[in-house]
Amino acid sequence: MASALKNLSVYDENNIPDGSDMSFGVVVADWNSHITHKLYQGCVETLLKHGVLEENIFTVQVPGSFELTSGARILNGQHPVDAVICLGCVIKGETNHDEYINQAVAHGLTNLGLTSGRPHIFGLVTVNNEQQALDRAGGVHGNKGVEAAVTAIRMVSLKKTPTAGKSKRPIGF
Ligand code: RBF
Repeated sequence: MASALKNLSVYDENNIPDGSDMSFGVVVADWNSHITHKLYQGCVETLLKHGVLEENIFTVQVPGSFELTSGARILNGQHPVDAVICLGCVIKGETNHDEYINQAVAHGLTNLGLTSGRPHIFGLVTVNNEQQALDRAGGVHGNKGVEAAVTAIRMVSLKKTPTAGKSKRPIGF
């Protein structure tokens, strides 16, 4: 498995766009808060590190991951941010609740992203047990909150600079 071999949160800091003119919403779930608060910390630290101003980060706490999409929708209505980052942790149990929640969040955030035209970042840690969650919240596999922040900055940059994704030498031409 690829993720068994490396910390996926390691990235080239010099290659990340400056976030000083960007605004972000961060929606964080309270379920498994010992994990989600670490994701949140990693996320906000990363946004600040790349120039995002503290006053341009709007945080909303929701009860559980299933509420991430509603929380994002509410936040969008109150603050027209450039992108919304959703952070949660769903741990598999004896029943299939995790599949329903994970799928609902994935579909909900895809929908919100497409209908609002603003990136909605999937920062949901979907794991089989607590150790896997700890590993991804500042442990051996990095911090998925950091990755979500980097993804959000890159996506906003893509939108602010329409030519950013164009190759100087398009393939085949
Ligand atoms: N929310 C989470 O964020 N992570 C979980 O691991 C989680 N497990 C749940 C397990 C069950 C059986 C139920 C009913 C809910 C769980 N929730 C979890 C809460 C869920 O996201 C939501 O807050 C509630 O279902 C209320 O809509």
